[in-house]
Amino acid sequence: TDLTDLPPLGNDPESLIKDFRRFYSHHLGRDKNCRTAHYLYEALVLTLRERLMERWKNTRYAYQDSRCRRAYYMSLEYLMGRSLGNAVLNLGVVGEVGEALHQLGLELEELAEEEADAGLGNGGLGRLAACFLDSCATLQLPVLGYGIRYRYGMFRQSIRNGEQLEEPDHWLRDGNPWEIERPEFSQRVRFGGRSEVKRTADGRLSARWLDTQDVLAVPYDLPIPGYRNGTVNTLRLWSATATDEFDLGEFNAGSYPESVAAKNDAEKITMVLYPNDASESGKELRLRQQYFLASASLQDVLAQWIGTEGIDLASFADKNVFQLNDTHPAICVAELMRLLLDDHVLGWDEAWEITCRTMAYTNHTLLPEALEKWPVPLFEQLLPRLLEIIYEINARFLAEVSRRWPGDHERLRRMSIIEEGPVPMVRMAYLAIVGSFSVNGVAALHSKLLSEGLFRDFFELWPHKFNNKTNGVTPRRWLAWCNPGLTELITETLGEGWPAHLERLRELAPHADDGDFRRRWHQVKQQNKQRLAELVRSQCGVDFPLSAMFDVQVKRIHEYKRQLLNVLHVIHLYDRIKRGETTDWTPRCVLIGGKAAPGYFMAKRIIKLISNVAQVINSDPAVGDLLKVAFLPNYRVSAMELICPGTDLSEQISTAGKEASGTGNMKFMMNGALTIGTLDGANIEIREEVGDANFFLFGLTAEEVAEQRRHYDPWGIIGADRDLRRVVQLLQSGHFNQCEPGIFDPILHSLTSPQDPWLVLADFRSYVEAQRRAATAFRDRDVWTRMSILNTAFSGRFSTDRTMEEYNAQIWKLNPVPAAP
Ligand code: DL6
Repeated sequence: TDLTDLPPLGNDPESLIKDFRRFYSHHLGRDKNCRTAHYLYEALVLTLRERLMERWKNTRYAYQDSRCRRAYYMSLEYLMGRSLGNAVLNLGVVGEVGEALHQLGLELEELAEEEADAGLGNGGLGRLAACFLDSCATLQLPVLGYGIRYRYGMFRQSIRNGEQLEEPDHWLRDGNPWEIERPEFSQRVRFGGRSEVKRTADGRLSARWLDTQDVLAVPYDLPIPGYRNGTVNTLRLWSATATDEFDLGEFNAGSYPESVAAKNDAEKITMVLYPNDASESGKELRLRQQYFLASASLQDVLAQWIGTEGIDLASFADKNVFQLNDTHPAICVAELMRLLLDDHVLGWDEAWEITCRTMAYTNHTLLPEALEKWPVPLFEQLLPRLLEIIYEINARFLAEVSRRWPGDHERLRRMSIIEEGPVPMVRMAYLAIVGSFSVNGVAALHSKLLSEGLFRDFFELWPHKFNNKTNGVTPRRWLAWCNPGLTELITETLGEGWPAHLERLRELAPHADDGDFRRRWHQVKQQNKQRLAELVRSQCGVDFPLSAMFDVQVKRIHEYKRQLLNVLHVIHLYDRIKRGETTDWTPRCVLIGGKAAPGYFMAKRIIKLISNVAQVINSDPAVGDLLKVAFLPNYRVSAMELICPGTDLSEQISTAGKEASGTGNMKFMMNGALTIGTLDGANIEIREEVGDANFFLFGLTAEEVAEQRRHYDPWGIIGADRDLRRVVQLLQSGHFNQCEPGIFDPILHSLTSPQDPWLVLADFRSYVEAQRRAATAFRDRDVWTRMSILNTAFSGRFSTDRTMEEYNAQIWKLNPVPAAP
C-alpha cells in the first residue's frame, strides 16, 4: 500500500477553516488564552503546507517517472524573504484564504507580518537565486536549489546616532514551519587530513584521503510552489552537525564533555552568513562553507543517480547540469572530479568530460575585490586532496594554452589557476571557467565587459563558452503580491494570467492615453505612497507628504553604487531652498536604505552622512515640506515589498561599468516608478525597452569612465561648477557635523581625490540636470502618470520567467515536466 495515497484537500474556505482550527488547537496546542498572533500565523502555514505537500510529492514522482534531465542551482545565498504571501498567491487561494480568515476575524496581511524574513543572502545575488527558483517552478522546470541553512542570516541593522549597529539575525528562533528535515539524506563531508596516492595492481594511480575530520550535512527542504500550476520544486539547505562517532579516547579517559565537543566545531560551519556582498577573502570558515555545500550537494545528486540509474555514470552528463552562482560554489569543479575519480573510480579523461559537460558558471561582478582567491597553504591544510586535483587540472589546462600559444609565457602566467606570488593563490573564477561549458554575465554590458576585459584571455581561447543572460525578477512577488492595488487594475484591464506571461503587460501601453485609466493608476500609486509613508513614519520618525515626489535609493551601501552622488544632490536642493531659489519647486521626499558590510569603513561613514544631512534638513523650518530626507533602517526583502509600489523615482546611479546588472531597478520599473540612471548594467536594457522619453538618463558611459580616469580633475570640476562648489563648501564647513568635527573628512577626501575610482563629481552636473527634468515632469500629473504606466507596460522582459527560459534554451536544455494534478 502507498501510505502517501490520500484524498485531496479542499481549498474552499470551510475546509481551510477546519484545518486551520485543527492545527491551531490540536497540533500547536494553543487555546483561547493564547495572546500572540505567532501561532495563528503558524497554523495558517501548516494549513497551506499540507496542500503543498500533495503537490510536492506529485512533482517529485513526475520527475522521477519521466527520468528527466535536471538542473541544480548551486548557491551560497538565497534571499527568500517571507514565504506565506507567496504560497497563498502561487497556490491560487488568495480569495479563499482571505475569506476563511475573515470569517475567523483575522487578516492575511497581519499574519504575514509574523513571519521572519529568511535573509540567507546579502543582496542582488541571493535575491536573484530566490526569483530563479520561483520562475523554474512556474515554468515546471526540474530544477533543485542547493544552499546552506545558516542559523544566523543577514544581520539586523539599527541606526543609533546616525550610525549602523549590527545585531545577529536569529531567524530560526521560533522555528521554521516551512522546512522539512530529511536526515535520511544526510551526507558526510570531509576536511583536513592527508592524501595518499598509490599505484594499484593494474597500474592506475589511486588516491585516498585519510585521517580526515568529518562533518555531517543534514538537509532541510523548503517547498517552492509554481504559479497556479501544481508544481512544487525544492530548495535543499544543508545544516552541519557532528558525526555520531565519539572520540573514544576522550570518552574512555572519562572526558565525556570533551568527546561531545566536536559537535560545536561542526555546527560552526553553518552558523552564520558572511555579511559581505563583495567577497570575504582568506577566511577559513568561508572556504569550509563553500566546500561543505559543494560536497554535500554533489554526493546527494550522485546518490540519487545510483539509486535510480545504478552505478553506470556514462549518461550522467546527459541528465544533469549544475549552475554555479558566482565563484562561491566553484570548488564543485574539483569536488566532482574527486568523487568521480576516488569514489567512483573513473579515469581522469572520463571524469573530466563529465565535469566539463555538467558545470556552468555565472559571474555577478567585475569588481576586482570580489573575485575570490584562496591561499594555497589554506587549501593544502583544509582540502589537500582537492588541491592535488586542482594542480592536475591546471597542468593539463596550461598545456592546452601552450599548444595554442607556444612560448607565450606571459599568457600562461596570466591564465594559470594558481596565481604566483609570495603566497600563491587559487583563482576560483578561473577554476570555474576551465571546468565549465558555459560562462555568462548578468546583463548585456556586463557580459561584453567580461569577454573584452576581465576574462579576455579565456574568451580568446573558448569564445563558444561565453554568453549573456540578463537578470530578471519574479513578477509574482514583485508585482502580483506586493502591489494588490495595481494587480487589481491590471487584471481588470488584461484579464487573468498575466503574472505568468509578463510580456502581456505591453497591452497596457494604449491605456496610457486614457484619462480615466491614468486617474485610477494615480489613485493606486497614492495608496501605495500612503503605505510607504506609514513605514517611514514608524521607522524613521519622518513625515512624507503624499503629494511630494518619492525619490528612493535602496540597495547595499557601496561606493560604486554612489549613494554619495544622491547625497550631494540633496545638499544642492537644500542649498537652493536656503537661498530662496524655489520657484516652480517640486517637493521631494528622499528615502535611502541599505546595509553596509560591517568591516567597510567608508560605507558606514556614508550612512552617517545621510543620517546627519537628514537630521539638519528635516529640522530646518525654512525647508518645511519642500524637502524631506530619511534613512530607512534594516532594508530587507519584506521592506522592499512596501517600498517599490510606493516609489515615484528610482535611483540607479552607479558609475557606468560597475553594476553588473541590478535587479532593484527592475522591481521599481515593474511597479511604475521612473528611473533616473546611468548607462550601467540592466539600466541600458530598461531604457531600450521603455524608450528614452520615459527614462532620465545622465552620466558618463563605461567607455568615457575609462577615458576620464586617466585625467580626472575633481578640483577643476568643482571650480567650474557654482552649485557643486557650494555643496562642497557646506560639507567642508562642518554644517552637517557641528558637534563631530572632521568626521566627514574621509568622504571629502575621497570625493576630491583624482584617484576616486567612482568619479562621483564627474557626473554631478548631468545628474542635477536629469533631476531637474524629473522634477519638471512630476509637476504635470498626466505626463508623469503616462510615463509610469509605460514603465510597467514595458517591464515584461524583466520577468525571471524570460531569464529562466533563456538559461534553459541555451544552457540547461531541460524539458518542462508537468506534475500530475
Ligand atoms: O546578478 C545579481 C546581482 C546583480 O544584479 C548586481 O548588479 C551585482 O552587484 C550582484 N553581484 C553580487 C556580487 N557578489 N559577489 N561576488 O552580489 O549580483
